[in-house]
Amino acid sequence: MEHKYISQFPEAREIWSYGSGYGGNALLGKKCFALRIASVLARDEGWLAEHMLILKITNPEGKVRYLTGAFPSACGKTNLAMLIPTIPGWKVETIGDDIAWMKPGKDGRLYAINPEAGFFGVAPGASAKSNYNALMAASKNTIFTNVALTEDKDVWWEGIGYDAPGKLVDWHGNEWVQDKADKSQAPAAHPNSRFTAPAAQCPCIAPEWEDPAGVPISAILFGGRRPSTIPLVHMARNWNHGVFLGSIVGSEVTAATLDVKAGTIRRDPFAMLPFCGYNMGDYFQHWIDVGAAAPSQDVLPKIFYVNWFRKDAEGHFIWPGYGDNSRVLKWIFECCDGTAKTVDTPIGIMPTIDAIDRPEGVTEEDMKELLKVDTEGWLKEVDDIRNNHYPKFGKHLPKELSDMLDTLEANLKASK
Ligand code: TSX
Ligand code: MN
Repeated sequence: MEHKYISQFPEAREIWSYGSGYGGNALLGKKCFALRIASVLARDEGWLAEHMLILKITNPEGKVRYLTGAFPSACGKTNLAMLIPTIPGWKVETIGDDIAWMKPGKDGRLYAINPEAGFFGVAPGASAKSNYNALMAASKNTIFTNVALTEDKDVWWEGIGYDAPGKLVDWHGNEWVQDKADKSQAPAAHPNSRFTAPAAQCPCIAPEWEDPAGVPISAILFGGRRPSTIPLVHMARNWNHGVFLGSIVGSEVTAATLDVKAGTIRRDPFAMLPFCGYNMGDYFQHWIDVGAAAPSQDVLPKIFYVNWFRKDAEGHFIWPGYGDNSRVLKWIFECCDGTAKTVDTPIGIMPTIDAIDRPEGVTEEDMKELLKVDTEGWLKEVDDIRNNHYPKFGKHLPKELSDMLDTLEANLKASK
């Protein structure tokens, strides 16, 4: 089809879709309504419509906290939402894996609901290892789109965790036989193929996931795929510093992406660039306004930046990720309780070197690398934000954010 349109008209609350059923555009209630249209409603009404997972975490004493998290694509947001903790006694349950509507309650805290009925997950890469709970959710009553079909009418996709059984029908409808020697073989499943599964079927769905009152949010996470510079975790000093962290979210571009040179950061502030229904600079301002409207800073969620994707000099991932991310979530939980071991740094508040339990295979040296403040790397980061990222927002960029950037640079220079 020559012309494709996916158009939202926020003034009229209208969605026009013509010829595009790609990815999230297939379900008009999702990105089009629950993010693009809803972000405009949220701005006008003083709440937040966000591209965020919502997760419930319970500590060994039974204390519950809820957090939300925004990540650009290909960071494993759905995997994080359904994570199986590796630390004994801790429990993670899912409220939602993609969209959070957060509204201040009478007590000034932010309460989040998941406006969706189920999961619309990317199939390739989903395996019993990467996300057991998602596979279970998709084990029945599920619509698969553009995956491959096996001879016994089962589904298959790249990264499902086992070899393709015999002759398949690929997503084009053609016969397809796996040839592992052929590194350039076209995939059987489309890279953006999906499963559409009811959330209620997820083994780790929280019982309160449909509570219209929402769940009170203690922490907001931002993250991206950053092989260098950004530590495993750091916490914002205050709400506006957290808005700054959200505004600089991005992932490093890999060699496979040909339009820009490898090593550059593709910024996707708040993971909302394709999904915000109005000017992005005004959106940053709306976040600042929501913080300013709170009865006190103490009722607002604490804001964190996490990075599961640090690499060593040989290009190997330093942090095992997946279920071991529960160790980082534990530190975040403790920050909310005021019991975490922390150290003040030029970039924000960080765990002390012994604050996060080390998973097997992660040495104390690795932990030092994961938690160091790379002053030179961060100064380059400041430079990139100042010269390449923030200018895109022109006069819409809130002064609070350019001030925050100046403060960060001054802190880094003073620490040298
Ligand atoms: O989803 C991921 N998460 C979050 C999980 C809760 N992924 C997959 C990203 C693509 C969608 C990850 N990949 C994570 C992660 O935390 N970390 C990594 C990087 C990584 C990959 C493999 C290993 C270690 C780290 N190790 C082995 O395969 C043995
Ligand atoms: Mn999404």
